[in-house]
Amino acid sequence: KQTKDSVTLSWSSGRYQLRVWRSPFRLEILCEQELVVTFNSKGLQEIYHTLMEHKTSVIEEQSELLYIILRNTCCAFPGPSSVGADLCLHGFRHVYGLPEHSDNLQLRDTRDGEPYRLYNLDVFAYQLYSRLGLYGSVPLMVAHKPDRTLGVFWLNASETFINIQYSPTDHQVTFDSVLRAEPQTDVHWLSESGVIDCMVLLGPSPQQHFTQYAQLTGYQALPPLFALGYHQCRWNYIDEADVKSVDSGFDRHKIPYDVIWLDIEHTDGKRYFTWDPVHFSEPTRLQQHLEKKKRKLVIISDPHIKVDPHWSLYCEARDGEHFVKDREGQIFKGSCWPGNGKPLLFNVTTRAWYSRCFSLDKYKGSTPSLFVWNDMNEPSVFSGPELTMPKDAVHCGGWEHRDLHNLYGFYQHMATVEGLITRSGGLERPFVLSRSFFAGSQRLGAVWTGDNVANWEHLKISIPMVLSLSLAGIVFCGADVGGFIQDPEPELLVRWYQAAALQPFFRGHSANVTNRREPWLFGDEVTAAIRTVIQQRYSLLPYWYTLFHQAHTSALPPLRPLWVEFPEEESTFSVDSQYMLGGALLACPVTEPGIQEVKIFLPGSGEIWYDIRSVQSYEGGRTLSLPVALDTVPVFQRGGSVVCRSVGSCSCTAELHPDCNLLSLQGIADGELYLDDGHSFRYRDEKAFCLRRFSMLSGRLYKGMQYLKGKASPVFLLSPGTKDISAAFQYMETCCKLTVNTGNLRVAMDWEIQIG
Ligand code: NBV
Repeated sequence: KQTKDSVTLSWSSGRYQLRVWRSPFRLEILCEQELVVTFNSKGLQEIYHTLMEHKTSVIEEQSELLYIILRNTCCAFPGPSSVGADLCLHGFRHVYGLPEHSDNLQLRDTRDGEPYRLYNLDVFAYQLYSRLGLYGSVPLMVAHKPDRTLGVFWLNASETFINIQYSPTDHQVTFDSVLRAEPQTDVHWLSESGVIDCMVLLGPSPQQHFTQYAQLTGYQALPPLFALGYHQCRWNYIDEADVKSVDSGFDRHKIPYDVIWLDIEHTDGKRYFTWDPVHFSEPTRLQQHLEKKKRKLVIISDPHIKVDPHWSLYCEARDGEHFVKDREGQIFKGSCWPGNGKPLLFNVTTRAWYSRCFSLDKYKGSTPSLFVWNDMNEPSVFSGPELTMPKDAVHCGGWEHRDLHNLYGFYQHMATVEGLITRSGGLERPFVLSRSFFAGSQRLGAVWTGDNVANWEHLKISIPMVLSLSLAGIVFCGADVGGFIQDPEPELLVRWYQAAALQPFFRGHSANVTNRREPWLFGDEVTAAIRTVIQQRYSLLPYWYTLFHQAHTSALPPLRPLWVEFPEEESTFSVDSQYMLGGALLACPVTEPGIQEVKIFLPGSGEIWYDIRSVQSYEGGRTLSLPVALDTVPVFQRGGSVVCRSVGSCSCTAELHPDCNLLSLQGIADGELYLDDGHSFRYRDEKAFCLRRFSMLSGRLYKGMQYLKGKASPVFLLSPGTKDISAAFQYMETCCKLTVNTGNLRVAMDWEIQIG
């Protein structure tokens, strides 16, 4: 439709419409004639490539509001350009996303202070509840209301600020008249350079929103199974003997783990891709020692190359023109751990060169069981402004650093991942952890939340931080267990293990000046509590792996804010101390010291929740007070779900034995299990995987319970082509728990268990 002032386009049989207004310029998206989003509703759209020249005339022409924004623009960006736009999200009063900030999950109204900033920085012991940028950036905002989840993706890698205004404000809602007003959220994006490339994702369901975003930026890479196990890290394990003794400590204390990590001191004078000749003189022997137990080694590799004309890698980088230039066209000198190191450029040829540095013949002392950790890649430059690279440094093609700052770490991560894949002839899945990231980093691997502190507040904030990353697609994430800086008291350490075992990336790490922190150093009670949670993590790994398969194929994050599973329940919209792990488990880690009781909100009236320890059932739609001891980790399984676990003990992921556990009062239950070889791309290239759905139908189990008592053998295993077998079982009447011994039934076959 076209009128004098507007053009209307429609799609989805007219359900959705886009209306473009000429003057003032405005775009409206409508669904069934109702406004969903207005772009440029306040007229804040701007594209200034030479801001200073345009300033006066623009101020004369435009509203006072634009004038204020322009003044801010000038303060924020001393450079030559800026782009900005505003959007009104109609009917929404909850917005999330925009990681990385150490803040609550729900973004706050910025009228009372600073805007949210997206600018990747190395921030040691970061302040909590701050809107300043941390190590990575994802310019995705997710808005939610009962009938719609909506995303705004602002594809820009320069320094970006976002202002948020909720209406009516908390103050206004106290007045009756305003109560009736439709809520809205106004968002204003402002970036230092680039173009306006803004995508609105219309959902409407949370699941559809996740898929739409993944179609734009990519799906989570399927990690090798070992990467979901427990990782033990420290700055630094001193030498080979130290590593071997920590490794055997895990066996001695019967604590499973998969990976041990080496920090910067493992290198020869901070030359990455080399080994300290005294402390790690036989790196291959060390990796073989670990590999015999099916364990891996991860080493750190930062993007700074030490200037040493006697080192072939430096010479290659210099001769291949792989270094960033300063504004005068000289090689940029930025200091970091190698002293006079030079950060790499990360154009296509540099990435290809850097990737080759990981090949087994070039990287002496590396083996296929060595994996990589990219740190300091914001990039951290000790001598630079805000500890990073100056904005006028020049990358390939003449691009100024200001244009792509937030992408720097992403490209190092990408080159490292490509290096590991190529090293294996394209056969093996890589594992690379990166501190810095951007939209799309999920395609590459894992991230962590950087240099946190060993205190209760940092433990608490780790939950909204990983939830926010998960909502923004970066689902393989975690926080250093125990806190990187300072020494945790034993209670804090135990609580941290409990919380982190329920987060995707699970790694204990500590700084060089802290006390040693291996799980067995704090007395028997602490060792036992940590052993229990790590064992529980391993027993849940079949479920975790299945969730990662879902993230990889359908973009659903393993960690989900409650509203993702209960989208219509407004009481879940601000909850960020508890969350769903997949669709079946609700986690509420204890994050406060010395408490005997926790309050847990169980969503969904009509739902049944089972405490996974006691198997006691509770109705949803209420807040529960649960008594807790040091070893209590409140986790509830949703009635009607099937969760696949592993049974028996194991020392690492190579020894898992998947099993199935279903809980239901309603008599129906449903769940999935994904299995493959755990390390190669055969699942993708040869479809060598097994995806099974477990369903319980027709209330038989429940009815069967009454029946079971009198019968000698009422449980049968039925499998096509084989004789029906009567199965051994145990029935615990007190908690209505039936355990069936399924003997040799293979998970890849079709079968049925008939009860009663
Ligand atoms: O490489 C040393 C540390 C590392 O352990 C930590 O995890 C990183 O976030 N690294 C930062 C550099 C120095 C921190 C003071």
